[in-house]
Amino acid sequence: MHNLSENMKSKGHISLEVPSSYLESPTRSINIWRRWNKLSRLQKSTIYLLVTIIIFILIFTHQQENKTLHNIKASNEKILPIEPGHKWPPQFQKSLQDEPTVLDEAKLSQDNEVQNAAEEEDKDIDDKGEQDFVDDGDSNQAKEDDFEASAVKDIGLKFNGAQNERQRAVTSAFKHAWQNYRKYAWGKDHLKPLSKTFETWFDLGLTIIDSLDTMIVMGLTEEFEEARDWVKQNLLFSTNKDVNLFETTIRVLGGLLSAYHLSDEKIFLDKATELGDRMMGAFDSISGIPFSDVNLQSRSGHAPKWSPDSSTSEVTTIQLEFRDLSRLTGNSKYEDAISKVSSLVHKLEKDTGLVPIFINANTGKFRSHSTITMGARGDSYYEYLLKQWLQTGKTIDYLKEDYELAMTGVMTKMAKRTVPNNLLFIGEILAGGKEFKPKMDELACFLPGTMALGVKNGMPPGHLDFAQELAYTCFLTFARQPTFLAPEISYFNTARGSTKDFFCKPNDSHYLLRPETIESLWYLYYITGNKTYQDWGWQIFQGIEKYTRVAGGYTTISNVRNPIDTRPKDKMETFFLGETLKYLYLLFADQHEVDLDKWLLNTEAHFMPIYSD
Ligand code: DMJ
Repeated sequence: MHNLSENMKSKGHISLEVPSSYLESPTRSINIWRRWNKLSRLQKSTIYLLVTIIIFILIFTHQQENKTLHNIKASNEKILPIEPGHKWPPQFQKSLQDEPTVLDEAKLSQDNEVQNAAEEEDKDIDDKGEQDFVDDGDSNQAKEDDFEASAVKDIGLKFNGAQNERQRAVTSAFKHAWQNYRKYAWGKDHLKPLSKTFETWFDLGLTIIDSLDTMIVMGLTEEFEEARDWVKQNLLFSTNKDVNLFETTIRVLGGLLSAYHLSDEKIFLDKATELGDRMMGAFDSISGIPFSDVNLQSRSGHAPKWSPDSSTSEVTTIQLEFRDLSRLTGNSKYEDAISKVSSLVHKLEKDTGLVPIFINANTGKFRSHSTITMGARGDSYYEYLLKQWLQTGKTIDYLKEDYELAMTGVMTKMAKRTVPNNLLFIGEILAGGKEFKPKMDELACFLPGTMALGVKNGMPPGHLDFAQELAYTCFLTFARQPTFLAPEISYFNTARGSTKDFFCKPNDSHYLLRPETIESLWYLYYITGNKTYQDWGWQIFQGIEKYTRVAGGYTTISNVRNPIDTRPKDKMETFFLGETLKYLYLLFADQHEVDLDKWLLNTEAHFMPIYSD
């Protein structure tokens, strides 16, 4: 046996070497005790200290591993079984059991190929006589500088033009879309990029208006000025046409107001005011809940042809825009009308803050037993609770309270986990709460972004963990398709023994160039600083480039499940330019150009200022 004090003397430190005879002895517990008593006070203290440090490290590691679980549990005791040792944030792991993806190892060289091809195609268009859109690096720089000086207010928004390769690639995509729209559908609502013609919906030049502020963000001066001139000379609201109140508000009213804020050009406010006035007839119902449709010429509102009811998300997703109009014009009538709607909906009975998706304009009541969802017709009700609270300087308490309660409802009643990989998803509640459907729309993927914005503004930190997990699932709905594009609807497996976390049905496997997942990636990147979100966005962008880009623009596709049979639908949605490309561009920023303490983005990604009350 070694003598410890000798050992200390000879080596200058304490040895805790254990002799083999000691381990073999039957009386080793007595020996341990004897040896312990023989130790000096210094030796004992050192051993105490070492043991304490080891225990502390073990406790700390354990706490870190379970942080996510604890945070989520704080607001969601009932349902979120998380595997022990669950790590956050996740990287995109190939080890998850599922089909391989085509783009999960995208390399920069491939990215460059896509970008070069994009630039080539843009050049083709220019060569075919589109002289005023020639992409000449130097002159463009000059244009961007001019623009910065003349059109952008430096009040928490400062757009410097593309700063890196990724932002340049997105700008190039925008220009490709825009040039083709300009060439084949100018002044019309939608471009049909395959047949190289157009489609009319409300006949309001929707693509132009939805794109105005994106051009400001990207520093595309000439394009913006031409669009502004079109608004000045050609945008008329007097045609005898029924429009959807919600869609016209978020895209046209929101687009015009945002363009006004960013450019200071009065024409946008004048047009917004005229449009606001023409839409006011939609609120002439017995209850004050607006009808879904309004005729811009007669100014009268009515229910849609297919239903007696309005959609809940639609009547509650017009408030940011109408309030902004009141604040800008000094006329309170717009804000009075939409505040009344919010207040009426606030007073209706709800299950843990969750709302059914239909509401009647005359009775002012929800259609009982209608679906509760974070997808179509439910989604932006929740988004606008938070954003209205922020828009009014956090002064309207019931908006905050309703939002918080609703998020508790989401986390306790709508969130579940998949088998085999324990992914978080949000399903739907049917039949007045009796049924749960494990179905999530791509539309529901706005929620992680909204929850992250909430946490930035004081909502419970557990919401951020929840948001990050959900965003990961949303990302996987893209990443696990061979096109790297998400289907419109995914179904999730929760049964023991399932081998796939989710799947999509043939009729739901279309991708409409939607922005929601990318929008959430931007908020999460903005709020956490985690660049993984940028990389995920870049991978999605490669899918968009590869499978939706055609010579005549970008097209929605019918089938994300087969790269050689995507079945293009021949339509370029306006939100592709208004939201999807804008969020991608913002996501790839090296430094954020939007101050989220001063600005909100409406549900169509148009800028609205935050007021102090
Ligand atoms: C957009 O018009 C808006 O984001 C809306 O809130 C939901 N649907 C589309 C985009 O998918």
